[in-house]
Amino acid sequence: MSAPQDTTRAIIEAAADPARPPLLMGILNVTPDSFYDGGRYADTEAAVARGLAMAEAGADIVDVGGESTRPCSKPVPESVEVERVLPVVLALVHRVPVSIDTRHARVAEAALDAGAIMVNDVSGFAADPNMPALLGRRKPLAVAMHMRGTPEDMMAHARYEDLLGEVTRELRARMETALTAGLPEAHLFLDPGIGFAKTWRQNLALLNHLDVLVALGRPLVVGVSRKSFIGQVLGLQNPNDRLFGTAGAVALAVARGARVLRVHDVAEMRDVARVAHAVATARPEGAAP
Ligand code: HH2
Repeated sequence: MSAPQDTTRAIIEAAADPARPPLLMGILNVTPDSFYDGGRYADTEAAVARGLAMAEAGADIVDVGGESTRPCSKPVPESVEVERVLPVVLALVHRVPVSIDTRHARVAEAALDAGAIMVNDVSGFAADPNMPALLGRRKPLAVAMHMRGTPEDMMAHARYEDLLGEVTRELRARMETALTAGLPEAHLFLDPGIGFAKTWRQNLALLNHLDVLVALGRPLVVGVSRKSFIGQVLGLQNPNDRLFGTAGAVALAVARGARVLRVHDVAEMRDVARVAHAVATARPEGAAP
């Protein structure tokens, strides 16, 4: 793999260019309790094998997490999170670009020291007061996701008078926090936080109006993979049954401007995303570009 700064630059360039197909971020939860892959990759060896398989399947980034953030989940001590993710990050960084999915600056810093190039924070850098300063100091790629409250209580905060306006304003505030702390703007990615402090209908509406967030001027990461809003639409309780529903949501997200898709099923969603992107960028012959 190329040097970390070259990889970082290549990801920035690819994500910023809407003419290029979107990037795929493979989900790797080294947890016993994640809503879909919990327990499958809880030991280091299985997790590393899964990360390499996702790289082989075309993942541009592998997002390693050591704490489930599904609704009502309880926080995990930072030391446990570090123990879970660090050996996996160390084993993967020379083979595939690695993102660390954490709300905790200490965990993020340990992963960056180990060679991760991106910090993916579902709290939008709000859960840990040390996170913005870390981003300013180390200047990794960083994803600010929209959420309210904590995973434990977020569903009580799913009340909006103006969903698009409020999510936009709150994400802009996250963006300003990171930039004020010294993160270069080119390193910042935004994420609507599908499934976080939103009802299933709010998730659908947000996906359908992603263009409002695209207007914030930063590449959008979107995570719909096997989430419960898909189950609500289809009447499917079991995340195992939500692959085709995920494909529908991924295709739509790409058409609405998502630049990074966070998914469990990399090979399948890579094809879905590429075809959706080819359709969404096709122009009739003879028309002005
Ligand atoms: N969703 C989850 C976790 N991290 N990060 C970003 N940027 N966007 C997302 O939509 C997102 C995320 C939740 O999904 P998952 O990791 O599959 O499950 P769990 O939280 O149960 O580990």
